[in-house]
Amino acid sequence: LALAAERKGKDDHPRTYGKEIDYGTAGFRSKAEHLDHILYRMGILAALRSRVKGATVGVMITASHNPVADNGVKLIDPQGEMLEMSWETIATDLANLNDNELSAALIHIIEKENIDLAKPASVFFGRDTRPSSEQLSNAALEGSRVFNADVKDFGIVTTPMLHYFVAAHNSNNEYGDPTVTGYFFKLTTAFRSFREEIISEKGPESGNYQPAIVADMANGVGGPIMKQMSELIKDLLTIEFFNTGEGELNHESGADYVKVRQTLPKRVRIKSKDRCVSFDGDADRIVYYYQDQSVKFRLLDGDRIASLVAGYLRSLLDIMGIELNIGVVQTAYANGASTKYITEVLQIPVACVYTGVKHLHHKAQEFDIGIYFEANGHGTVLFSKKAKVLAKAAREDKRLNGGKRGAARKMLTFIDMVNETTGDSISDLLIVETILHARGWSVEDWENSYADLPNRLLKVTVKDRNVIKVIDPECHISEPEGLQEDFDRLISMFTQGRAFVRPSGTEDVVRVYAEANTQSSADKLAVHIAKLVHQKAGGIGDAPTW
Ligand code: G16
Repeated sequence: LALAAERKGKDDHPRTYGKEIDYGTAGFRSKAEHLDHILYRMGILAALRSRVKGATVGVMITASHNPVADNGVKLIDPQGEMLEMSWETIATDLANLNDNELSAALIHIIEKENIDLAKPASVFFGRDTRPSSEQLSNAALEGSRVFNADVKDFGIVTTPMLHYFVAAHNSNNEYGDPTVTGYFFKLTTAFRSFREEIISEKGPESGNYQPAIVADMANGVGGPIMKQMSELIKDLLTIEFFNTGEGELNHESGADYVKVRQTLPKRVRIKSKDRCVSFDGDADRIVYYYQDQSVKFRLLDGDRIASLVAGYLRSLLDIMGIELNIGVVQTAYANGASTKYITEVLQIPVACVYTGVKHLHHKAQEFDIGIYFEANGHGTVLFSKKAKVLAKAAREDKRLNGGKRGAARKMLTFIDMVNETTGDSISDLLIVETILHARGWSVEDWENSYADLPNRLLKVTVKDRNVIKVIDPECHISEPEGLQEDFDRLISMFTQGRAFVRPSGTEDVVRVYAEANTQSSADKLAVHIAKLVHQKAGGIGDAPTW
């Protein structure tokens, strides 16, 4: 098989791009034309991985928030989680071999991992709406077929849907039915029954909550998928759609654009106080926002979602009277005010980990209820077996009062609405809408729980972004030597100043984050830090300004 794979690789999927590409924050990403051989080889790797795990794995062709000319691949492990980190090195090695080294490398992996090629392999495929995705998906499908895997191609789906299909299939449908209909059914049934429960408690009006939103779909896969889904809940939530595929993917729209620029997406018409959402290109991130009376843009990002969810689940636990270990996982990008609110007001511990959903997911598994969100809107909630068992027991326990049993019922319905495999714009939207409705909150009420520290994100283009060496989750750096000390001196000059830099694992840039007590200070701090990076880490072109 290894020899056949090498022959096919040389003939149909030769390596035409010389530069090394690493498995980054969320898989391989590059210009689409560099990726054909990588996708072919990842198809092969998925067939091997499936045999190692004795289960179905997934291959998602997407470059998510990146520009339309880019593409990439995210590999999904059997429980719907991201590929185990130890296999990222294997993937990187395989991706960067010369064509005539492929069979030897495959034989090495097979021997080292003790893979029995007589065992069956099964790989699920999905892709986003990029023009290059179909051809790259075909390359990956060929790779899996060469290694005799059973393949199932779901075509154009969101990334979290493919994560769900893999997990549902491997759970023998216990997690849900591994089909598009099954996915919609699971989420919308839970959404409907939660809402009906609140309506039966409070009546049809719920405080300041209005069941209508404006949705920017980034011209990505979220557009067609959300339109289908919204039909199933249109009596409960009105959604006005923009950027559903008529324009260029992620261009001046989408969650990343809105979060980084702190501005409205283009081509969206809203009125003051309309509750708005933006998805990213593969619908695994979501941010909320609105315009206040003075037409000022107000962002409610992943930190806000984490605190909303944490506060609500904490209150359900308090009513149930059940002791469960609840925690929130964030990264260095989390706004300092959100961390303070979650720890001091909600009294919920917060862990800080490296950027990348894989790190947050892993850490969140340490809690009975682990809520993880990156500030960019990527996140979900994980529930331990114990949490599910205790909630079920409380729901069925006739000795408990109605309030306690009702809270347990809500917790279980909530769990059904969550895509526990990864961040999911659709599931996250339903969760946020559910909590706002249950609380009777408008978007302003939600925002009033705490005030964000003003902040600024910038990107610096450098010759080699990997000259920056990050040494801890707070993103202190060890190289270039002396640069961290320069940052520290600068930061100490700003009230409530905090700033850091890190090389992106999805784009060819160094990211800069700064926060301070005023917006102009945050902007100044970010610009100064960016200039230092530009000077001392090999900047290209002009240093960014704000
Ligand atoms: C991916 C990852 C996220 C990460 C983001 C940016 O998101 O899944 O965890 O925060 O990239 O990463 P970096 O700062 O390293 O470029 P997506 O939505 O693009 O898949």
